[in-house]
Amino acid sequence: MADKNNLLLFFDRPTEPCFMQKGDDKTVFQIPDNFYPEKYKKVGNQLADRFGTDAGRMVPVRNIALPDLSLPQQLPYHNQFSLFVPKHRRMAAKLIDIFMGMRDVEDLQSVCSYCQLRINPYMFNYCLSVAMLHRPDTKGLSPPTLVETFPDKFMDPKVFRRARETSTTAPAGDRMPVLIPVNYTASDAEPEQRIAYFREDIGINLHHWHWHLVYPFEAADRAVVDKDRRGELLYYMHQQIIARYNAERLCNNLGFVTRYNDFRGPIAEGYFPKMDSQVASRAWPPRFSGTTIRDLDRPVDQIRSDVSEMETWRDRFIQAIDSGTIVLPNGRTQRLDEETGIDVLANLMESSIISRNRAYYGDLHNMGHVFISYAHDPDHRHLEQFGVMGDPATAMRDPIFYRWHAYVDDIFQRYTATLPAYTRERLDFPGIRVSSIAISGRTPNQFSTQWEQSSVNLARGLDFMPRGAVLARFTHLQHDEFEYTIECDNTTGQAAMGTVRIFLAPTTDQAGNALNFEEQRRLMIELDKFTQGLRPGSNTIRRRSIDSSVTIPYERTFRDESQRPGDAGSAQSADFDFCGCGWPHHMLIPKGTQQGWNCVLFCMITNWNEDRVEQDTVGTCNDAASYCGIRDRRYPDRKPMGFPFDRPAPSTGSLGDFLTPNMTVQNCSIRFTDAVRQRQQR
Ligand code: CUO
Repeated sequence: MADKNNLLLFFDRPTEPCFMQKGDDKTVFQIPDNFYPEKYKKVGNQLADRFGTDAGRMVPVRNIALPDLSLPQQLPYHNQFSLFVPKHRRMAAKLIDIFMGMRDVEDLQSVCSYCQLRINPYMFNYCLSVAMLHRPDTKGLSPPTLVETFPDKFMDPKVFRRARETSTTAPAGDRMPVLIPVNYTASDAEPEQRIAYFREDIGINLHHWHWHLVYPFEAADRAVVDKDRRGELLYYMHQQIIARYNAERLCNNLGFVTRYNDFRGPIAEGYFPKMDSQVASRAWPPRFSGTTIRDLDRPVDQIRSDVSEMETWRDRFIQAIDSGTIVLPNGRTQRLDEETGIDVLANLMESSIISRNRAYYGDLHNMGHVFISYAHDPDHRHLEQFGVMGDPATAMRDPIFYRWHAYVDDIFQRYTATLPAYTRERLDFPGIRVSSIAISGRTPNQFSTQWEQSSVNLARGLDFMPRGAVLARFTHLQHDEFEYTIECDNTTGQAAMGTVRIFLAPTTDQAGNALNFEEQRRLMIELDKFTQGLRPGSNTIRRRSIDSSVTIPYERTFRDESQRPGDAGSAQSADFDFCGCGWPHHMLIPKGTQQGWNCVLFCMITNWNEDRVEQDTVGTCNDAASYCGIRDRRYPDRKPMGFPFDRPAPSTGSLGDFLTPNMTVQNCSIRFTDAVRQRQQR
């Protein structure tokens, strides 16, 4: 029986053939003769000898009848791969289907060894990752983080030249880390550059890539796509990104992000990624400022779509929202109800294969990514590939990502605004009185942030280079850890269970005007949510920032698979498993300012008996459930995502007017220190 851990070797040095030595223990896959591609066939035996003689381990590969790979093989090996391009999506869906359909791990290993030599490496990596996350026999295995496999999607290519120098001139133990420059994509003349540390953060981009890996929108196996409240989670997770981005903008003296809603007008923001694709041997194309999206006609990608199509789809969404009903393929209509409406709408919008009417509502969100990412070469006359908006691993680097998603979010908000406002009865938890929330730290109610330098090991992604660790050092935002203290009275006379919900929001706009509730609620950033037992009488609840339900610890974002303890799936390695999905913990708190940036902390306790979802939550990776859900389980909170800020208040007042006795607020500030500290790597 093949060891499922062998599958992880396919993530090592993605463009190096698997008959070469893979991984630290120099594993060589012994592939059947007919698996060698044409160009190696004549020399197959020599190759096997050459890499086999000092191999640390030989893995025989079973000769199986190969499935029909003609569709996924249509994407050239040295090409970019986009999850948003419809043709690429179809090819990936087919490949996922093939990987999911393999009888056992041994057959999966066979087909992988065949594919690895023939299928576009980006697509291969994505499809194998999705399959590993969803096959019962590979649960517990998690692919290495993408920044290790494809570091080219995350950093300046100069880093690789230096890494090459370092790895050829110095033995593994003596290599100096390669420094990834900070703020290298534009000068201070570009105001948007002030928040490049957010857009280009490696952890944030990894989270986004991982989220889309956990929630694919196309696969032949419907169960891979059709997860509990997946549409609603798409809406909520991206809404939270926009809220966080807006807070970050305010901290840097920039106004709120403006929606990209005029498809005929120029996009003011330019973006020059300064990255190379190592697989496609091409620079990622830039977008000049003032670019307008144009009708697409790219036969190679089988894309032909006019900008007017986007407008048609948009109008149909507006119509659906204003009428409260959607049109079904049979011409009937379906009402959008309070409980599932947002989920239905978001599945139409994304759109995924569980869209109830793709023919009519089209593909608005995905095609927005596609139109923008091809704005520089809409008819392929310059033979250019897509820009960073075309790839979930890179999209968040570009300012237009936030303008596009602010627009998408606005359509969702138009819908949630039609829902009945929460009455005080629906908000209150009778008998539970929350009197205060406070932040511990050097100065009470003050968060502290600064820069931190950490390293990531690039060795796995540096194909055809000497082995051994090559560290790249990068600089990112970090906050001091803190603790919440919540004082709460339980006057019911009995023990109770509550769900504690903690949010943070700005208090003023860029001009210093106080925000009203309607403005503030859309800027609320979820910091944590947890279940808490409440004794009769007074309770003091303490909770550490590191336990946040939206984030995953630093070590998981940048995990090093070779450091994984125990066998995959074992209890020992449980901590390490599922997913790189989760907001990176180092980005939990906005940057703040050196003077101290004012914000408000909000805390609410709701009745857990009304929130609970009956299910066993055994299993791993439920610690970032707020943005990522729980694997193979239902979303662990019955309330609408973003509750209680997911809809307007009955009257527009201030946040203070909204509070019921089970809620409290605390004014806080975030103080940023412009200093760099070194992360102590474990
Ligand atoms: Cu995540 Cu548009 O859905 O990038």
